[in-house]
Amino acid sequence: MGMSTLRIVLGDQLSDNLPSLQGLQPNDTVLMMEVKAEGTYVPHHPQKIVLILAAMRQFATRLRERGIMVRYVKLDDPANTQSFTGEITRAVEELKPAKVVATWPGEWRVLEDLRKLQRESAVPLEILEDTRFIASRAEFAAWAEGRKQMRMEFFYREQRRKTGLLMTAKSEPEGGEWNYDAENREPFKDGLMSLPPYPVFEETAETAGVLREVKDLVTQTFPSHFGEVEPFRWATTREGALQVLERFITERLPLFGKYQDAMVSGGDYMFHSLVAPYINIGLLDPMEVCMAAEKAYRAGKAPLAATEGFIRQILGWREYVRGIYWHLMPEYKQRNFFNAKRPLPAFFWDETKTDMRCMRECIGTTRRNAYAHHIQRLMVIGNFALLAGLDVGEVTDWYLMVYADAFEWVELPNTMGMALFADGGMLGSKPYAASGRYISKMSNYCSGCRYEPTESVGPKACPFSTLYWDFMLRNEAVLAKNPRLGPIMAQVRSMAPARKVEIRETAERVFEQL
Ligand code: FAD
Ligand code: DLZ
Ligand code: SF4
Repeated sequence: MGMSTLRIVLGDQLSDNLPSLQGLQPNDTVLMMEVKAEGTYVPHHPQKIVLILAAMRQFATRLRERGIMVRYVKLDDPANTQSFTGEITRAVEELKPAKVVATWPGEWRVLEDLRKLQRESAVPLEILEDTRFIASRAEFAAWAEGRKQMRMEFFYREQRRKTGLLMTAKSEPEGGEWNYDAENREPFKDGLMSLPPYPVFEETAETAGVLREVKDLVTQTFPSHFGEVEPFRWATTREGALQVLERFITERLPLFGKYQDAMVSGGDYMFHSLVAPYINIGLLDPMEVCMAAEKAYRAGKAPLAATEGFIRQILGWREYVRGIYWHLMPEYKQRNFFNAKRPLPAFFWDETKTDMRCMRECIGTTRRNAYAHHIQRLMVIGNFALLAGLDVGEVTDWYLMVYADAFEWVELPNTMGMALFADGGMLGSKPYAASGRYISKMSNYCSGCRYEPTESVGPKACPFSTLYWDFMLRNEAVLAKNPRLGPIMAQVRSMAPARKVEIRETAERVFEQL
């Protein structure tokens, strides 16, 4: 093919503005590959695999409709070597392009594979910067340079200034404050009646057909993975994703801030947007999502606190954790500040095996929906993993496999940094450790639980409350150095020796039952 270029599009790169799709020439070929290795490097939730494969197939169809040549390798193609490197090598051998162009991937592991090909392949392979983020890796590195602490809040303010999102004509933050969290985050205990409906979207005949085929394929190919394909309720095209976004903006955004940290039994989605998978695989653009929220605020349809809180999650947290990941990998993944090594309990795979109602609810929604909202991931499941000292590698693998929106660049800093404090405090100044009292305040889970959130010893002791104090005792030496834990550590120091023994013994019983 002489001067042609082979252009790679991975499963989380389904955007028209993808760098490797720019400057397409008529004899270029786009390579898209369904490969088993990507479904099994951790055994992903079937809904996540279905989402990605169905979205890939429809994205390829859109490219072909524009007259673009696409080499699309299906999972059950007999010639499929079942790995990215195998398929890129095979395509190079068969198509003989002058060069290969890829876009910076979302995981270190894949970057390593691409670099290996770059060294070994006969044709040049170019890896282009992924421009679908609001902040580039270089921008983050420059910001982080020479800083003792990389606090999200300061990074976020720079991004607000840069983009002009929620800024006044005088370059001041809208309303005078940068952050309105003080007005957000109320508990929600009014029951299910006032929760908004699931944001449905129109399913086309094309999507229905693709989904039917892909669901069967995934069920057959990955039969033993945690979670079920149904009920599959994710959009798999840009049009569907835009409808989900639209419905969030009109139906949920106004109460998003208020109930951002609230948890209700059976409230699997609350007032959350559900757009993370779509932004992460490229169907939605992060800036377009932020602008849709800002527009609603400017039209008087959403309060400032909710809008700012939502935009901060994307413009702030999402961009910031990506910066952290690429700035600190691959060393980042090796960290284990508390030396946590306890194996993952069986109930992480089957929630009916625990009596802790909060864990049942949060792992249950994860299994059914490949989704849990932030505070369930952080303050219930993650908090438990932190308090119980669960193995950092096992926990991070679990998070990477169970959520439809999970890719390592975003999953790892959230799990290792935010939830487990395994990085010793890059993201937060203290561990997000909390007892059953916090869960009892923010949810109605405890009312239906056989444990009592206020008890840390005795027959009704709540495992969260027992393990909270045991965690403080176990890690007293390192935690005593953290100024933000001063009051708690003072309580630990003044605790009667008999009480300490009682907590330790209760904790041992909790561990035995895991
Ligand atoms: P909403 O609550 O509606 O938030 C809006 C958007 O903000 C999200 O769609 C997402 O794009 C962004 N966002 C919010 N919080 C974060 C955050 N902490 N980091 C990055 N982006 C954020 N998010 C992922 O996208 N993939 C993951 O693999 C992932 N793993 C997580 C693991 C743990 C232990 C924790 C505590 C959080 C994790 N998050 C992850 C962040 C967050 O929980 C999800 O983005 C969110 O729950 C997705 O649901 P939503 O789209 O309804 O979000
Ligand atoms: C997660 C995933 C899965 C399950 N399958 C595929 C696939 O068959 N083909 C593909 O291109 N991408 C897949 N992905 C997404 C990739 O794992 C993702 O692109 C890399 O992890 C880099 O972020
Ligand atoms: Fe969870 Fe403890 Fe409340 Fe039970 S009592 S739901 S274990 S926090």
